[in-house]
Amino acid sequence: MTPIESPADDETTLETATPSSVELVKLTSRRLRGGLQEAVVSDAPLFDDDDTVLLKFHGIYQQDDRDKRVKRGGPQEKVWSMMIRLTIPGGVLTPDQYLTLDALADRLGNGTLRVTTRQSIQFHGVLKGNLKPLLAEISASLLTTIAACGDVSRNVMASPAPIDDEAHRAVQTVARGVAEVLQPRTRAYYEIWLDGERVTDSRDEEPVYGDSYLPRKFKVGVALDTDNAVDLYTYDCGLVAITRDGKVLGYNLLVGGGLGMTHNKAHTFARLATTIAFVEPQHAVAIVRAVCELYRDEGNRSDRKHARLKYLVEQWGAERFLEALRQRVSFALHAPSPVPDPVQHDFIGIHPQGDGRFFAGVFVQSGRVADRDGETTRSAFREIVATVRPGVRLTPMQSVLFTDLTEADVQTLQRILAAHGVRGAGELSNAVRYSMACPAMPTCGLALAESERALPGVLEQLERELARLDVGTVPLTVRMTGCPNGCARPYNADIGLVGRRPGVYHLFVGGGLRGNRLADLFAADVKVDEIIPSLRPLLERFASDRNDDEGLGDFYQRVAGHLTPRHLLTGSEKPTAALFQAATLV
Ligand code: SRM
Ligand code: SF4
Repeated sequence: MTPIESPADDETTLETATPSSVELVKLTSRRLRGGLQEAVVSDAPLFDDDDTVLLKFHGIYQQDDRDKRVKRGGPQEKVWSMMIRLTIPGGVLTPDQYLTLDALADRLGNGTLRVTTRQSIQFHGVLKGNLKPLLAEISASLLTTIAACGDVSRNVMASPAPIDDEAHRAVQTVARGVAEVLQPRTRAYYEIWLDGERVTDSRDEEPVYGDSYLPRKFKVGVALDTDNAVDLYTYDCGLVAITRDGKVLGYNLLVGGGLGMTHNKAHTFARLATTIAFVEPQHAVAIVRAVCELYRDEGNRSDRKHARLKYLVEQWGAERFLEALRQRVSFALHAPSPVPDPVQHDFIGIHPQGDGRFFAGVFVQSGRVADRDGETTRSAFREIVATVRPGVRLTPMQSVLFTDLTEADVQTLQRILAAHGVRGAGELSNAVRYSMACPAMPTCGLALAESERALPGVLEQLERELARLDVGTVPLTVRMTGCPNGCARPYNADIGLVGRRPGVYHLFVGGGLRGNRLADLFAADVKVDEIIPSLRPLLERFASDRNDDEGLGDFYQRVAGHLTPRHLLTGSEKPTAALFQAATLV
């Protein structure tokens, strides 16, 4: 090799590179046990570094409350607690399960439930000593937290719409099938949290994961060709049910999506998944397993910032990836079925299920099911579930569906929501309705700026601006995160706000409600008070020049998109806001 040749893309280099320290922790953990059994019952207020790595595989994060950090001359003093995340394939809960989680939030958490962007629930503020009782009660309600975090397949998502046809039932069934096949088999979870018998023999095999689990997290979603509620293009692996008359003909396979990136590190970037094949319905679960195992064997285990499947797909290209996949399966991988990209439904409001019953989608701001002055959402949901006993489904937009309702149930539900000040579809502006924010401060250790607590203020200003310009009825996705990891999926929204430092955000524009486009960096390092003024020239042009049915992201792409490079998330590019002040744009 000459001195100017870069070895960066040579996979033999990856194979011989030193594994990251996390690899050693996994490898020597005896299938995710480490020192957890002893640490859980010890008086120590905290878990040590290696055990915090393993805790994640059990669905637990050690966090400190960043509002309570104190510096009195010496090292910073911190107040520690735990975040616990469940795995809920397809986001489906029974009424009893919901009521159990609701009760646990008061008894062992911080009094809130948080619906996540991946159809799950998180508890925050759980004390170390309360972990075992919490996990025991979760388990007793036939739920689990295993594999909610860590280097494994995460919660498997599926369209939450409870529509009574074969296709909608099929995507939920496939999601459960994938979750079952990719769930870790280690008995460690039962031993540590549920006082199960200690295992020393081969009953503890990990057929999919082996000793080292995956190089990094692996995310799967299942959509329909009529409904991309799961925001499919952002995942490592996705399936789109190709349907005809409510029946599933097969699934398109997507690989290599992922949003997380690091500011100013050009080798990290957001990427949307590539559609590479079509499989028959009976092979849907097997193909996801094959993708996962290919990732297990070929993913980068030395640089955790470059370890997601998207980097392998980007490095290999779709053709080579597909060929490698073909080597691993005994069934045919056909050319993808050409279908238009489906939109992301939020399902807010009342909808027929197709079986004579209804479901009601209720918006939850940033997924935080809490009681606040004037809007007691948590009490409302508890009363609805206890009174009507509906099915409960969590949506990928952090909201909740109550299912299997009769007409009388719908009226009861609406009465309860109104009594608790919970906004219905008619009371939500579009800016609010499609918005999402990650938790960020005070619980997230990676937050650079506020998100969940800052978004309502920004949305209020945006609502006013859109109403003034008479475009308030246009659907619009606004998503905010406290750092570039992208937990509320800002990079494919109409407007994405990404924390840089306290009170300062990068502003992205150009995604949209189909989720099939990455946004461009529109304005860099914008102070929170300057967000709306920065957007104003674009919004004004949008109001005066938009085509019918054109969303903000679509308009932006038509007017400015062709002027900018497509891959604009690395920090070295020029923001595009100035283009909207230039008179030259048509
Ligand atoms: Fe996330 C890390 C919260 C969806 C990309 N994410 C974190 C942690 C655990 C912070 C940490 O590592 O210390 C956050 C916990 C904060 C807290 O206090 O609760 C956190 N992520 C969330 C949730 C709760 C946000 C929400 O508002 O709902 C979502 C939980 C989903 C779930 O139920 O499993 C959540 N995270 C996402 C998504 C969106 C998605 O998957 O649809 C992404 C972008 C997609 C992707 O994976 O690329 C995302 N989270 C990340 C990353 C960047 C990963 C990467 O490979 O680049 C991190 C950092 C990391 O893993 O090192 C991260
Ligand atoms: Fe934390 Fe960043 Fe994820 Fe927000 S986007 S929850 S700040 S890791």
